[in-house]
Amino acid sequence: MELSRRDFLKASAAAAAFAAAGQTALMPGISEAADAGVKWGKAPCRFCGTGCGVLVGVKNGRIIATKGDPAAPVNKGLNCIKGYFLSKILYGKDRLTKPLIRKGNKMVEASWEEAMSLIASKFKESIDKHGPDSVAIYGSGQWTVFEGYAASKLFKGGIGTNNVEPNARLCMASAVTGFMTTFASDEPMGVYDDLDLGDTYFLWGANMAECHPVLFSRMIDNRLKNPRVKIIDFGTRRTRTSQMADQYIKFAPQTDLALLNAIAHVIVKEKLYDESFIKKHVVFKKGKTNIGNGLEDKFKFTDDPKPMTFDEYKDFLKTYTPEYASKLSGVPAEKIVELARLYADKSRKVNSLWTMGFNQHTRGTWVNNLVYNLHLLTGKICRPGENPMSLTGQPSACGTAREVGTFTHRLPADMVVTNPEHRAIAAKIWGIDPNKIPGKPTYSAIEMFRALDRGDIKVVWTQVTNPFQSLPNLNRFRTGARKGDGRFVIVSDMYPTKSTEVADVILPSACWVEKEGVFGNAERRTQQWYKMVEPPGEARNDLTQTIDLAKRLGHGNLFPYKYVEKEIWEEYRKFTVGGKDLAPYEAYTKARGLRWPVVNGKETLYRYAEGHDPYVKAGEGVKFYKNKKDDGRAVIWARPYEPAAEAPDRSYPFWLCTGRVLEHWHTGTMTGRVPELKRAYPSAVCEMHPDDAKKLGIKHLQKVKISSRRGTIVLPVDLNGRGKAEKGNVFVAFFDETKLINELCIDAYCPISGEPDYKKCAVKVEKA
Ligand SMILES: Nc1nc2c(c(=O)[nH]1)N[C@H]1C(S)=C(S)[C@@H](COP(=O)(O)OP(=O)(O)OC[C@H]3O[C@@H](n4cnc5c(=O)[nH]c(N)nc54)[C@H](O)[C@@H]3O)O[C@H]1N2
Ligand SMILES: Nc1nc2c(c(=O)[nH]1)N[C@H]1C(S)=C(S)[C@@H](COP(=O)(O)OP(=O)(O)OC[C@H]3O[C@@H](n4cnc5c(=O)[nH]c(N)nc54)[C@H](O)[C@@H]3O)O[C@H]1N2
Ligand code: SF4
Ligand SMILES: [Mo]
Repeated sequence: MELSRRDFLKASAAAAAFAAAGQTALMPGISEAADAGVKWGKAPCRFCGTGCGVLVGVKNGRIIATKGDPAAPVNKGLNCIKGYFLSKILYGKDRLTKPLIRKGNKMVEASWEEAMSLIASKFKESIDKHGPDSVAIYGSGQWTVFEGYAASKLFKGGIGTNNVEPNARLCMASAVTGFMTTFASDEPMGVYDDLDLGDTYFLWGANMAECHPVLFSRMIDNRLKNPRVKIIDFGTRRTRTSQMADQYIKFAPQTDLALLNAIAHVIVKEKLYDESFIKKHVVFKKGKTNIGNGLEDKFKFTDDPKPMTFDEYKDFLKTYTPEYASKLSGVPAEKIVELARLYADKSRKVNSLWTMGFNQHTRGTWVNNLVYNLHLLTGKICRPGENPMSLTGQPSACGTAREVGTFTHRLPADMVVTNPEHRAIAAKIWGIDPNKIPGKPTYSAIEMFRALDRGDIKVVWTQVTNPFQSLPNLNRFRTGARKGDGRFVIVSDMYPTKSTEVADVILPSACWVEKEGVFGNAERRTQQWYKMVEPPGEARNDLTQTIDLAKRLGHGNLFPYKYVEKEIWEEYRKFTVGGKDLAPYEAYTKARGLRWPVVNGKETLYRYAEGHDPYVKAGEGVKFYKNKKDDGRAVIWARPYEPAAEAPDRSYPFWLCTGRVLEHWHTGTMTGRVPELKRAYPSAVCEMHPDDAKKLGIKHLQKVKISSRRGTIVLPVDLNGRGKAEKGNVFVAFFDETKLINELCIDAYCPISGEPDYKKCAVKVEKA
């Protein structure tokens, strides 16, 4: 069912206006007449993983407007408020325009030659003295594919260290290990079309109205057209999304593990499962820590996954009665039964959607496994309009971090460094000795910064990320970076940030359409754009910076390109042939993105489904063919409930959850420089339940001191914000660099994925 653009815009206007809090949808000052002499180019939005298409208007070497691209299938002309103000992120007054080098306490302007030769000498010195594992690069799901690929090739294939990590470790790592353990491939089976076609949508800790607004409006649009559509929002906090949902189901933090098992319990007990689907397509396994599927990591595994029978799985579920899950979660037992029946309802197409509520979780991998269990039990998967969908945060967390594989344990296209055959394939394409790529992963993101603190890593280069604001347990890492003793931090950014504050060298960087790029979004859609304007001053793109270092370290032979972007693409594409199948570069320069695998020029909508997936044979129906170990079947995992790493107690009686607001992007460096966005949401507040505030004698907008075992900040309390805290919970967004909530966050992480839990720790709140 294809929506016309008019229908789409009309119907989604309600949702968008709601989400945008009354902001106007057009760039101020742009009228039709001003269009004269404006050149329009296509690009994906630089912000969220939705991957909206935008048209970028350039006049006299400057971007004067952006607008939603009507030809883009993702958004059909619509953007959210951040998309509309995209151009302004480039023109903040304090853009970095020259390299800066630390001299004592001062940052002093330098030439590129000085800066890069200093960086190269620090790399060489550290590698000579302490070995290749003493240097590291920490990149981003906002890296273009080229940037991530070049970094991985230089560090893994040139320097010979697996010290490559992206900020996506803080974001999508649990989704990755969830996919790998259940399906043996890191990719969604569904596409955004499911938002237009489904009947029931279960949201599991995703504030889509603020964080994926255009996808949210697609779903709301579906509901406006089809009264049978139901949206059920599970959450620990009442959000804009909850307000628009048909039902809001609040649950105690971390108890999603028990709830999901209880839903499975009811499905099994009432025999609501799809027996023939299970017989053909599923195996059952148990095991707490081993992720199986050959994806060995740094993390210590204490037991192997063990096969189990359906009956044994049923036994495992016996503990998770609705009553037991109700006691833990606070969701009434009858409600759990009702929702289980809704999940299994054969007359409805069912979707589950989640983001950081699942992934930022000390059992992030398990909770991803548990939601797949529900779809596998009921056979509601790999069909148009009916799929589990892991929403991605960053614009190229999928395309760069995951598909290119810029993690310590990965190589491109789902390959891993621990597998000698995979290393051989990579070495062949890279034209290097296969022994160059170390066979063991080193540090996941948190461990990388712990290693810097300890002094095991000396030199770290960060690109397109602001870790010294976005890491949890921030005080430790900020102090660690400045301990001296040979530690050397290089930061590539476009603005001064909390990370440039601790840097020894700052490299001014080009952003978005100041360079050519490719991003990959959450529905396997790869989108390309051309450079449209020059970066300011001497700013350079990250790709040029990486290749410059490569040459200075004697690895220039790895980058023998003329048209760098295109040639990197064609080289990278070799990794994907016969699997993820990316198309030739040319194809992307014309299309509004293509969803891989692209075979014989055709994109793929549904993975593992006959008639859609080019690798599923006629008569197979559904085939989870990536999981060769289990004979082309997906795994239903028995994963237990476990409490959070830190929970409220007498001294720290509140749960702290952290996250985002519509107007700001992460650490606020870009959106904070757009006056309209800054005015709309100027600074961070602490959301609190009015009853809790009353007990503490705190009034609306009064300042409070909020402390955890790791840090303290002071900020105003909001008793009537757009997000409403449940009793015993508080929420603070992390965009405000004057109120570093990350100093309070715990750096405990999922032992399988390495992703930290930003959604739960214990705090106390006092009058300031
Ligand atoms: N405006 C805006 N949009 C963005 C971004 C941005 O910075 N600004 N960033 C992008 C990125 S990188 C990301 S990762 C996404 C994040 O997108 P989301 O995950 O949707 O947003 P957050 O605000 O991080 O998370 C808030 C949610 O966590 C849930 N939660 C808290 N505790 C638990 C729990 O124990 N279990 C479960 N299941 N849920 C829980 C809450 O119910 C709440 O809905 O947004 C993307 N989009
Ligand atoms: N408390 C709390 N903390 C969190 C989370 C949470 O939910 N709660 N979520 C985590 C998640 S999911 C994520 S994804 C991370 C995000 O954390 P970060 O990646 O640290 O945050 P960003 O603000 O996106 O940082 C991107 C930086 O790159 C710069 N930049 C923009 N474009 C370019 C470019 O082209 N080149 C270069 N060199 N620089 C550029 C920007 O100015 C900005 O400083 O935060 C994590 N931290
Ligand atoms: S929904 Fe995401 S991709 Fe679309 S315009 Fe907004 S921030 Fe950009
Ligand atoms: Mo993220």
